[in-house]
Amino acid sequence: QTSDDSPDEATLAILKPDLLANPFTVASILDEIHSHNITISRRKQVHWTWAQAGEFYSEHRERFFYQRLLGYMTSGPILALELRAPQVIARWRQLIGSTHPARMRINNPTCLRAKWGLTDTRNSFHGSDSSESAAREIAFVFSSLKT
Ligand code: RTP
Ligand code: MG
Repeated sequence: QTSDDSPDEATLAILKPDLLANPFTVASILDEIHSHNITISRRKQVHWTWAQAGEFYSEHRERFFYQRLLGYMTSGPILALELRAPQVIARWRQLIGSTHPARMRINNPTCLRAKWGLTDTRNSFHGSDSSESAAREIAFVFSSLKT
């Protein structure tokens, strides 16, 4: 919101591989981000190796969906975006909606995962869940040593 005068914060957004298959989809999502007065301060398209995806999602190592998550995230390039705006960590997570696209189509049909998400794992978007995660994830993606 333009009326929010709290300082900008940064978050990491990821457009996952299914979205990158269609450049028109990517363009429309970037337009939607800008329409919410969120600045894209850095962007990087990368095709993660299994090891890179594994490190990014290492907190989920023991979960049943970990292998298929890495399979999905390494299936093609992703577009990582550093977003800047007041309260952008929470605002971006609100814009994408929660993890499960099928539930979002019922409960929050205007969110991005309701519009574009495919399945619980192939849910098309990532958003950092805290300022600590945002700092770690932004460094992971944009540090030239890592990619
Ligand atoms: P949150 O942190 O609020 O739970 O949301 P998230 O979308 O980041 O989901 P998270 O639980 O952190 O999981 C990370 C990614 O793993 C995939 N996933 N698949 N039941 C499943 O098949 C499942 N659950 C999670 C999604 O790609 C999710 O974004
Ligand atoms: Mg998460």
